[in-house]
Amino acid sequence: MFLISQTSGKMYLRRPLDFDSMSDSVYNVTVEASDGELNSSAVITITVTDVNDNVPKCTPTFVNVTVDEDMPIGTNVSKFDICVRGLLRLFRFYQVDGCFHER
Ligand SMILES: [Ca+2]
Ligand SMILES: [Ca+2]
Repeated sequence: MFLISQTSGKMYLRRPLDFDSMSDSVYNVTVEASDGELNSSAVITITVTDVNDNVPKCTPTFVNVTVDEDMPIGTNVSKFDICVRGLLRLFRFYQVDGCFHER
């Protein structure tokens, strides 16, 4: 996952990170230095944080609804889900009288 340059000591990513598919977001990397005679070590804790990198998905993508004209205001006309992968948020909206409301 990580690479440390032997000459500069800088740590680099070896491949792209994907928080959403990781089983653990914390890495402990042990770094050892030696002059051939004496040794020293340090532990570096790296925490990968989640960012909003996934497009929200609406399910279903198309809904055809028939509504009687005499339905009272507040009647639940249609409902769909918007799922934001990774951030574990689920929004539910319904539309009444041309306005969207969150559930
Ligand atoms: Ca991701
Ligand atoms: Ca993410």
